[in-house]
Amino acid sequence: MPHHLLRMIDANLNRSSEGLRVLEDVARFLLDNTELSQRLRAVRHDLAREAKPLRIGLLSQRDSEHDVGHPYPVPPDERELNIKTTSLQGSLDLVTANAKRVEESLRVVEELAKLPEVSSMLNSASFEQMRFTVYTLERDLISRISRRDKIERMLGLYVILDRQFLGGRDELDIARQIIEGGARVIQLRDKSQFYQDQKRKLLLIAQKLKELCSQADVLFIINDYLDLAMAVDADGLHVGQEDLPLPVIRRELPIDKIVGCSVTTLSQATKAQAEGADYIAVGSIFPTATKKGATVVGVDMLKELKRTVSTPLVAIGGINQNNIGEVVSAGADAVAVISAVLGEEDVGRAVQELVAKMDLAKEECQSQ
Ligand code: TZP
Ligand code: MG
Repeated sequence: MPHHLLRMIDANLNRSSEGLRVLEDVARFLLDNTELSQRLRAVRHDLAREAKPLRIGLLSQRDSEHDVGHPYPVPPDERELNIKTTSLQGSLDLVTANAKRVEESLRVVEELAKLPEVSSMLNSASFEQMRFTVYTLERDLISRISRRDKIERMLGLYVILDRQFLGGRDELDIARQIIEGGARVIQLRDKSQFYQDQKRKLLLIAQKLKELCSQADVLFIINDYLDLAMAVDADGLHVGQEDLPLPVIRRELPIDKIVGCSVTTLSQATKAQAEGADYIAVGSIFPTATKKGATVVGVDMLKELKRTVSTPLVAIGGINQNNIGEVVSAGADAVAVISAVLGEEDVGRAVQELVAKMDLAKEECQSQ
């Protein structure tokens, strides 16, 4: 086989496996994701197997010192990449750059493998197959990293802006106070039949809330309505057991959005986890007057779920300043409230006090 072909194949196989190794380590160490790291390792092993017939030939022709493309001069804007970007953007850029590197180099080998001098040693179709697998893995990694970032930002107080509990107060005014008080998430909830028929009004409210939340770096979640969540580019959607199934929602929502699911039992929680819920809302933890007919599951259910599922847990139902500490100690990653905030005249102060109690309970948990 001509010297230059072997050198091209060698360089591109190295590029692919090195890029795959970076992606695999992102899945393993950044995402702690067994499934993704195993899928990436499988591609890296496939690559090694496909290249095996050429291993000695490739090493024999290797001449890295005289490769005119090495080292590449780094353009100034790339050199500054890490300084200008956030850690989320940095991780996304790392994955994109390395996925592209792998996809492009697999394409080069795929094309070279079609040449008569090479086709007996390398199977072009196998490299094409690997390239398509990496396209999917790139999407899955970007999705995981984006959703994980949102979940990390969500851990804290989650306030549900239930329009039936506003008593004539303005949504935006209340949302501003909730944000100033230190909540991490605002969910827009409207259970009135009226708004199911007049979505346009709810859309306008949702648009304004979304803008306010993104300026403040607070997550904005829509309850129930997939169409509204998509229309306002909300950070995610929250659903219950009778709403659209998680796989259907996942198919429709952009890959960076989170989906939360309400559960009252262990089997609902394991199902929600298996179907890829980003967080699980468990409750009602305590009796509540806010949701008619809510099942009271108790703090013990929260503890049991904490032992059984790894998906972040949001405790909900009857939580107030007196019991929020107990809920945090029992393992809640976030706490969702309606009446403890909207039932107070000074909404901002109510949020502040709940957040302070949560922080205190977290500190106590950590020092134990
Ligand atoms: N889901 C389970 S309990 C509940 C919901 C929506 C109501 C939570 O409201 P509150 O006032 O915080 O008890
Ligand atoms: Mg619902």
